[in-house]
Amino acid sequence: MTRPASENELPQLYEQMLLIRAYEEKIVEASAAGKVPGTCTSVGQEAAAVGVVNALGGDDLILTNHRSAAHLIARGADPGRLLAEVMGRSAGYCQGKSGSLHISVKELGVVLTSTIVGAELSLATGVALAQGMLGKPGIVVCFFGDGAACEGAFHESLNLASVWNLPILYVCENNQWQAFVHRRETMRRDHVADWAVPYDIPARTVDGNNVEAVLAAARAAAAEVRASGRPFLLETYTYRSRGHFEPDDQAYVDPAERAAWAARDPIAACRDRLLASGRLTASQDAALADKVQSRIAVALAFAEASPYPALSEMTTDVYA
Ligand SMILES: Cc1ncc(C[n+]2csc(CCOP(=O)(O)OP(=O)(O)O)c2C)c(N)n1
Repeated sequence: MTRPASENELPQLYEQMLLIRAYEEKIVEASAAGKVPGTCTSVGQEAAAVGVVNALGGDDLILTNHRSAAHLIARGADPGRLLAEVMGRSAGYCQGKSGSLHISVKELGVVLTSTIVGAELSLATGVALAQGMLGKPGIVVCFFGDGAACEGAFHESLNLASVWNLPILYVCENNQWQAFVHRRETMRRDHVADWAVPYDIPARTVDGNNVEAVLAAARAAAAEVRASGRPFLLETYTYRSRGHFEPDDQAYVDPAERAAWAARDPIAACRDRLLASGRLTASQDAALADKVQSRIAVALAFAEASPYPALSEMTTDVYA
């Protein structure tokens, strides 16, 4: 059974997207002020993250990549503990030892963030194998980029997951860019979903800037994985609106391309739909904006007040 986004779900998805955007914009601002180290944001990709994560169940496990903040926040992570982690403070989810690029949150089922591009694919495939061997109920969801899909790890993982019937939802966030290289330079086709065909894996591409469309597609895909016990590849077609990392002036990007995608911003589009259908008023929207801004201000204050880990803990919880 799959359900489309219901009437009262959309405002909640919208608020999550606003919170993610506010969180990442705060990191950009704080990093420009020298308070926070620069990191990779997923500004412009909020609908892709929120739509998929909201389609999951509590037992499902997530493995993600270097643009993981949106996945974590949509899964319910506390922005204060996330910011503390990015700032290397002991109140962070990994006691400040992972930063943004390796964060995991066991209690939310977020197994890991991989900054080794493509590593999340082979590790997620292994986690799905373990889930089956241990008789665990949840499916595994793996977020990766179009750049990762150009690596051998993608093809090996899909092949093995198909041959071994592993319950895994691969989610390719095709955001058009692979660091400073456009995907046109590394792929003959526009869609990573096409690459699932030879592995006998069902696949679909969805408009990654439409949160309701992503939610519905992810619900259908997750239901198929649960019913079949087999992999599925969902491609969310979206855009990385900011640079590869912070700071990055994006001088290598055609301004017309940026403008075209800015006109399809997922949050603005969702807001327009909510306002047009009467599910949100302009004053409610302003109140929501204030709410998320004050949540992020509290989060930053919390993170800044947290101490760095003690020197004596330097090697605890660190495996490599
Ligand atoms: C194995 C490996 N090669 C190269 C890098 C450097 N690197 C970090 S992110 C990135 C681009 C990845 O592109 P994509 O998978 O499309 O993800 P996106 O950054 O677009 O979200 C590269 C090349 C790395 N971290 N790991």
